[in-house]
Amino acid sequence: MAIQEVFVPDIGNFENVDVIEVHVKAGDSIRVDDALITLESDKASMDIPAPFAGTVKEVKIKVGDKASQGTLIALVDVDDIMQDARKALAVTAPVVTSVATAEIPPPSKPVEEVPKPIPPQGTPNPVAARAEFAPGKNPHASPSVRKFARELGADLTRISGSGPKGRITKEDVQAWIKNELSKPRAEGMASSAGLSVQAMPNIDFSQFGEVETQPLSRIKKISGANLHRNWVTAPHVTQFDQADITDLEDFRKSMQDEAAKRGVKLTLLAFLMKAVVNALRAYPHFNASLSADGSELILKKYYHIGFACDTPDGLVVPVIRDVNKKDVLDIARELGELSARARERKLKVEEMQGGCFTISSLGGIGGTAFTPIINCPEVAILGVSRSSLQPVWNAQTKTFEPRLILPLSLSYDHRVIDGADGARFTSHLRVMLSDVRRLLL
Ligand code: CAO
Repeated sequence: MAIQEVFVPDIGNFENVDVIEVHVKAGDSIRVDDALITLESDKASMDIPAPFAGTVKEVKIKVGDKASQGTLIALVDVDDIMQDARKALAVTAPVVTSVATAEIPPPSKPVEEVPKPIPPQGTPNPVAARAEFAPGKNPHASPSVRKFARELGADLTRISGSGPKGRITKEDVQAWIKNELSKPRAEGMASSAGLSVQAMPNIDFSQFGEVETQPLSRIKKISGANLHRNWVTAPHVTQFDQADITDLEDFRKSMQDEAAKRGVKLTLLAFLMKAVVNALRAYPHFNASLSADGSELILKKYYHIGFACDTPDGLVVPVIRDVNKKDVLDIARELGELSARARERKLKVEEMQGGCFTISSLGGIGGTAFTPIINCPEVAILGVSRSSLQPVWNAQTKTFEPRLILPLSLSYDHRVIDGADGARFTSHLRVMLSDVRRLLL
């Protein structure tokens, strides 16, 4: 064991270069090639590697100092000076990352003097560093930070640097990894593994005009995470169709007063629920869920139907249980009660669980069609838009007749449901809704 001084080696034409990082402290064990400090000029940043292994006794330099060839970096208690000195001959050249590709310092010794070094695994040599990061796309980071990021699998192009001139520091990499790990994951969905999307840029919108920042409601945060998972994990297809509900609406209106006497608002949605259950019975694959690992289809023998309900705090989906066992008036009563409680934030968690299929009706608001997002692990959702009077050709009378047409938008999970079945399902709904007598069967 012997105390050795470690100096900044020949760094070409650079003098009085900024020390931007100090990677070691007294007491650290170091190996040959471990980065001791990082220097940065206008043109390049470079790590100064340890010429031998040992234990750092004292660090003689700090961030913000200026360094040139010969500046003392540290005192090191060397393990085996002879052995390490031999290794050092091969690898003590500073590891440079080009910021601008010009003016990389030439090697301090003629290449023939030493055998060509084989850089230890994971340590970039200057050429590799330049080749890996094309100018213009090159994230600004020192070689040691690059190595650190590479070891952790962090993509430097996605990390913003907080150091001078936007340089990415080790702390930036750590914070990015921490943030990535804390993002909500699609638990239990085998198909969600390996998703990698580019981070949203962090933009200061106030540079373009006046802004106001509001926190998202709790419901929006939760439903947003679920919607995002469902959108990216289930391959969606939306089948559009139209149902002639002229007779159904006539019937509904004729029953409205009677329903009102029983304290019920008889809405179209109650009839839609009945029609959906009928279609689910005809096409059982729609009343199913994929197992979490995606290897099995779980068919349900019950018919609990959810409906999207717009509340001041965001979207919630209350569930009406056993719709197959209830009549239209019972369903309408429950719809009214559940949506009123949803808007008063009085729904219990269990009243939003166990759904087999969801209906999202925007008919009371407007629109001609939309693409609803499946409420996974359900495999389909029915979107309903505003009905309107349309001229429909009657082949028997050879005339156009005004008919009330309801637009349907069925989104389904293509892993479970084929396109042909998607079209069959909406055709079935169309038939059920166009002849109200069938719904009562
Ligand atoms: N076409 C034309 N008019 C319609 C209609 C349709 N498809 N559906 C409903 N209406 C009419 C109703 O007849 C009612 O008119 P009257 O007051 O004159 O009777 C009016 O629109 C309002 O209906 P409603 O909202 O009281 O009742 P509903 O059963 O249609 O809807 C509910 C209940 C809870 C679904 C609804 O209030 C709601 O929250 N909708 C928004 C759902 C949503 O946000 N979906 C998007 C989720 S993202 O996929």
